Amino acid sequence: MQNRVIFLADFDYFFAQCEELRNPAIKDKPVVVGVYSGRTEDSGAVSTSNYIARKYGVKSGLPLFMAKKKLEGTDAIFFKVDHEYYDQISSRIMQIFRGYTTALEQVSVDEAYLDVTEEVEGSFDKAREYAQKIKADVKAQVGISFTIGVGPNKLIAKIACDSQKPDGLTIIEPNEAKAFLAPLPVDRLLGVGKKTTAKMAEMGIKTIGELAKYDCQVLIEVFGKVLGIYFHNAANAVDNEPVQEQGEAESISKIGTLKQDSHDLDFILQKTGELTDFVIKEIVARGYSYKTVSIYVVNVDLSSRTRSVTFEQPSKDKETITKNVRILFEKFLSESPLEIRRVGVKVSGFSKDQPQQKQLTSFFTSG
Ligand code: TTP
Ligand code: CA
Repeated sequence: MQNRVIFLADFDYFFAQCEELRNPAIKDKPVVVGVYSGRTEDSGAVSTSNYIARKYGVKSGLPLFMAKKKLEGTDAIFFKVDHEYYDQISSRIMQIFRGYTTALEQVSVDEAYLDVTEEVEGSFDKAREYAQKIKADVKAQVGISFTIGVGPNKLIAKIACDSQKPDGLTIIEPNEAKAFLAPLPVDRLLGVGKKTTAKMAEMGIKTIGELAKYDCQVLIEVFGKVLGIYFHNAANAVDNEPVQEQGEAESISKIGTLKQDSHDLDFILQKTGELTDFVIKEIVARGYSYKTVSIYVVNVDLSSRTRSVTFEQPSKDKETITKNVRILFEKFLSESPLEIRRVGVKVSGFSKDQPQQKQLTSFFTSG
């Protein structure tokens, strides 16, 4: 079997980098993004911080009042989390990734696996150039930097990625994988938490190298069959998990705030036009057809409404969305006198194009 070549892309100090992107002037200052619980002005915790703030010891999870203390006397800037904005940037990057691979697995808002085996013809040399190209493309189009770990499987790609950040590129070739893991502590493996680490320490296992050499039979006796075999394989850099999309999307939507509250159809349709552009790109990238188009409205009094239309036959094009969003808004505005603050476009009822790939069975029967 050909080597696989797997990338893990992890966006650098993501929420804080998004804030820098829209306020370039703050780039040289400590930047902290926090979740404010609202009880007092400073209650809440740090979501993330840029690398300058990290030098002062300000990291994810730290209470905000402590972050303020550590950064006292600096020109640090604090932001409230804005998930809608970060999601939007994340989706734009994921969309670029889709142009570079047929197998993309988004793990979180700022992490995704790409199986690029075919694209680089199994070559780790080509993988380096390919990774640099993707990084440069995203930097140019979106302005965000990220780190890529490259390995023969997901496990190695992930640990490679964590080994050098930010703006990193770490490549571990198949013949280096075991030696790369060996000196690392066992808790670097997915699924090895505090309890397991303590149990392994009792057994005299501290590093992944020690775990790799440990009698697999004993691991099975202590941790059970599934985990025992998993620990043995993982420590030996063996991982056959495929890179696969996490379930199909049920709907694709985009919401935005109008520049000013409005009841004017054309003004509203200007905004929904932008939202539709975004939605149709996602649909095309995923090879979907859709049957339902919906609009979402948040009125000035913050009440929200949705309206939908479902067709008999699936569609794939942008015009059908544009046309139906117009019809839905015309009707909605004629029924509701309130000015609108935010609008959304949602498309659902998906069916997927048949993949062009031949089914395995057709090889068996055509022989
Ligand atoms: P991470 O990838 O863990 O961190 P990061 O992107 O900020 O920094 P790094 O350069 O080390 O990759 O998390 C991704 C985002 O998730 C992060 O930007 C903010 C959010 N987050 C929280 O809100 N709370 C947390 O405790 C953590 C760890 C992350
Ligand atoms: Ca990250």
